Amino acid sequence: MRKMIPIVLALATALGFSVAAQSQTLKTVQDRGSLICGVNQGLDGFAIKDANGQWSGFDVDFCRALAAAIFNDPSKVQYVPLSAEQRFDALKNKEIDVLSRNSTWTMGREGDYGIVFAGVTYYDGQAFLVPKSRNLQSALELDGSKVCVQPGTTTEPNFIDFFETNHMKYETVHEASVADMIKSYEAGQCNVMTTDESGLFAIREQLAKPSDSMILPDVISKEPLGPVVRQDDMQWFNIVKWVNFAMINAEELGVSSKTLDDALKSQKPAVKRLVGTEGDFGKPFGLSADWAVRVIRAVGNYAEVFDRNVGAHSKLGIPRGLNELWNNGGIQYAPPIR
Ligand SMILES: N[C@@H](CCC(=O)N[C@@H](CS)C(=O)NCC(=O)O)C(=O)O
Repeated sequence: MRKMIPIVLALATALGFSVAAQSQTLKTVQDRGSLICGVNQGLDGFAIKDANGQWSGFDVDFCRALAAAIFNDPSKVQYVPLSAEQRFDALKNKEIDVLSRNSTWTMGREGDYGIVFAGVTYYDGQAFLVPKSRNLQSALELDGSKVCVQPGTTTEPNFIDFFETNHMKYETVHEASVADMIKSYEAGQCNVMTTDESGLFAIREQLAKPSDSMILPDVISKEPLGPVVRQDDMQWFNIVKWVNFAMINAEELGVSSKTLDDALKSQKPAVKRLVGTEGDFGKPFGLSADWAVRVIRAVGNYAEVFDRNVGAHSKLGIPRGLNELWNNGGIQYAPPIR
């Protein structure tokens, strides 16, 4: 038994060292002076690069929010555009610090790649886009369709489940990007496109004649989309997780980029904890006391980010739906800062 003690101690030290060594992502990002964020190759509303090389979108704003929390500067981000098939390997192989690319949280992905989803920024579900000329009312009438879909997505196994469960025949047309999917659809090589409903809103806007196509009302899956990190760094996981929660809590507390100055003077305890005039909740994660203020000043609260990029104030015009706050008919709910 006595002999065991040094062994146990040595083991504990070794484990202690490895845990410390693994909490490196924040330091790596700080030393580099920028965050490396994996994003979509090009999806309107979520991640798109303009002619001047500027990225924007819902997922891009999440990268900017993280950079704001860390550097107090949302521009300190290097964007790495990734296809559906590349994204999780890029994260696993440390080519990026975080993945913010309309990615669905599934058990298999966390198991296969040593990655972990840090929350849900957008509750989505899979749907179908068809030419209005097909005169369809429901996805149950899609028997015999030629289906355009991207490999490396949850979309493909989902639609196959749906067609097979409902005894419908299909032909799969694989396309590696949204741009290729649109080309194929417009050339008549497929007569239905399927992906997350948010993606279909974006795709429809990019068609030559958006009003000639419609999204069928059926939603056939759960697609909780969120940012992803590696499983080896709890501190980094917590930073990414709480940046998302801060934006949701800010909306719930009525704190926006426009009301920040008032919020900094507020006497409401929950507002004070959010903006750091009471407590120092960022400290254990290596963040400043005003980390959430930095985020809200840079990108706004959850509602501002949603509305600007994909919601009421954007060309996609997607209703909040499930992404309304929990106390307003939706399911967006953030644990409290306290
Ligand atoms: N949420 C699904 C689908 C994600 C996905 O890659 N969707 C496609 C269709 S909207 C996309 O973003 N394509 C953009 C591209 O061309 O890279 C998943 O995680 O597998």
